Amino acid sequence: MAELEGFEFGKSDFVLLDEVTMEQFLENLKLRFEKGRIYTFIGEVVVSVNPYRQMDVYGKDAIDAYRGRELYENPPHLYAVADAAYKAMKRRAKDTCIVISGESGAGKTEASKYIMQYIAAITNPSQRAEVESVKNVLLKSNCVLEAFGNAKTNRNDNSSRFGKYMDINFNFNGDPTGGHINNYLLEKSRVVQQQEGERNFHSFYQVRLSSSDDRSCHRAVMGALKVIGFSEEEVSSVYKILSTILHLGNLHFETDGESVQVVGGDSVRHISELTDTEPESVNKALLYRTVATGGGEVIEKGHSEQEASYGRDAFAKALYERLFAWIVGRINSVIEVKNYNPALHGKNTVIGVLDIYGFEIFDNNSFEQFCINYCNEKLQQLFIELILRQEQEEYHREGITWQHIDYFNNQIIVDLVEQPHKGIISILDEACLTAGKVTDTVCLDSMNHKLGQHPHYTSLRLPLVSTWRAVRPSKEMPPHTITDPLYSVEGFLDKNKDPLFQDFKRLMYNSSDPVLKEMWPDGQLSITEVTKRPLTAATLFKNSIIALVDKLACKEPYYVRCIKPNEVKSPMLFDDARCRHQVAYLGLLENVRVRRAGFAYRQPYERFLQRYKMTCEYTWPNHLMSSDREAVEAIVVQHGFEGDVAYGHTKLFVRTPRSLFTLEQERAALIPILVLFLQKVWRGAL
Ligand code: AOV
Ligand code: MG
Repeated sequence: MAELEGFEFGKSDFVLLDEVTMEQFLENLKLRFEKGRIYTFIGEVVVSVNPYRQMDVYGKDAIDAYRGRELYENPPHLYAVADAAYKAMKRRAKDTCIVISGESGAGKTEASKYIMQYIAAITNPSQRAEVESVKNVLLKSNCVLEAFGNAKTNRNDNSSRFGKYMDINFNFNGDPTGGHINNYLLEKSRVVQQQEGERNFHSFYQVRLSSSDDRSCHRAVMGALKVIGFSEEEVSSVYKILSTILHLGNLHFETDGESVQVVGGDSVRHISELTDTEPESVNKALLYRTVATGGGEVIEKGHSEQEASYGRDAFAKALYERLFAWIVGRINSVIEVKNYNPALHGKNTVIGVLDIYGFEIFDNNSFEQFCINYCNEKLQQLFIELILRQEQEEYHREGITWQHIDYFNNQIIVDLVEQPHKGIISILDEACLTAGKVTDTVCLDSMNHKLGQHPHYTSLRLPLVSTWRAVRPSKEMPPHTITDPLYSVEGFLDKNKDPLFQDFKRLMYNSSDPVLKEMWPDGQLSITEVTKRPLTAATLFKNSIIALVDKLACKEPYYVRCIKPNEVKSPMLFDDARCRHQVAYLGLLENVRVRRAGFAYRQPYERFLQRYKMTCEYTWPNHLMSSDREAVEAIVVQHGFEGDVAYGHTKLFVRTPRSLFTLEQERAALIPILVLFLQKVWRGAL
């Protein structure tokens, strides 16, 4: 069972609460946070509260304490979950995954790094060089991806602006042999625009080296790129692309009424040098677009001043997006498992670690927040399904009858967004594909018309669109709260269509820099070959998230649920209202209820016996019964909680925690007596 360090630190597992109410849950969470206990179990799920200070709980001692131990043998910790996922993978050759969720700034990325460090620390005891090198690359990839994919937002100074799912592959020895990273929708609009108080991606400051922090991060990134195996030419191309984007930001356009000119001529020259292209070609791509007329004729059409600015921004965003995708691909090419022969090496198993951008609400929420929050709703749905399904499967496997428990099914919210023809994404796509000028407001009207009656869609004043609720209905929360996300519909259609003039693609494809050219294979298409209707950004994102969920659903899941204790990054403050809100929308009370409605504890007979045999005269020091199960029955009967248990094929299931308390108390009382007894035996007094 979970750690038994005494209740002065609160209850280490929420299933031990006397009553499952929001008040008791919060009280326990707060007490533990204040006592520096940032982790608490709900069964096998770890709830984590961001401490906003360095904790002394991740060192070698801690790693040794958790390595190979059962979940309930140590205090709650990320390491306990990482070890459980690793053990399941190794012992049962199961693919497992660790899903880390929680809102922006709650501590997901930090948790994912500790988990990876733990896995790296407990594997490859024989220090084989090739395994060490795989581990090194996996760990160093974090540093690079954070530099290029994270930025300061108003919620988090190091906010992930992309979703990351990393598979780590293991051989039959349980040593890492490689991995694969999937990245999801980078928030590229940040390249050209940030909300007040926010920054661009870290990488831009590192290239300009504006502070000592940025300088040391830059050194770390350069070191990491080298370890991963980026060549000098590749690193140089990466930094040239960053500089290109900065120079694009210095460009303006002006018109004399007839034609449009680039202002800041030096920038064009710099861009052409940095991208290994001709200055005239850069100039032309910035000012003209090639179009195919109805009659199949190809002509060049000059941009208006506004179109030119729009084109420049789209180009800058695309450059960064492709750079990021290329970096991920390059890392993958290094870490991908090579020459693995299952017949020779046994089954190749996987642990997946998901660290995605958390639910976020800003003053101004745009298309990106819509996508990020949809993704979180989808993961919440998966959590509900898997947690329940897992319970059901365990009862089924052990031959125990399962009683259904009610929970809020998030599917209705997921459907509101993704249902074909009817969902928000379909309506957006329809508006994007309609010929002629459909504005954001027209699209919003259509959405209001079609979804107005939906219980989770509330239309508000223009230009705001309120979609689904962050808070699922629950007894504790009024259904509509101030924290419902409101989205500004302005820019939705453009971000969804995400157009980029083919001329920029061609310009990049024609670059003499091989790295840059490789990022733009579609630049070789002529204007008449370009697909007219590529998939929209929202649909691409939806497809990738559905694929992600499918990938997760076929693995054995482990969960870390992160909570942000306050809005001011303080290690001292536990903001009740903020925490209450998160506990509600993460469905943690339901999680506890599900766990308790079934059986709060389960243990293999052998382990149960080991721990409690001293509390029963028939089992101490050894039992003479025909099986461990019978011996366990004897303990249960002696303590009078027959009505509180069920006997599975291999495990004992205990419904309420109280029964185990009794046993634990008795055990705790017996230990000093036993120690005394043994001391006497050793001294020959008995
Ligand atoms: P997130 O990943 O959940 O947000 P982070 O993991 O980046 O949040 O955590 C935010 C900040 O909180 C970190 O930069 C640390 O300063 C602090 N922090 C988090 N966990 C710990 C910990 N275990 N120990 C000490 N400090 C911690 V986002 O990426 O925004 O959704 O998109
Ligand atoms: Mg993060």
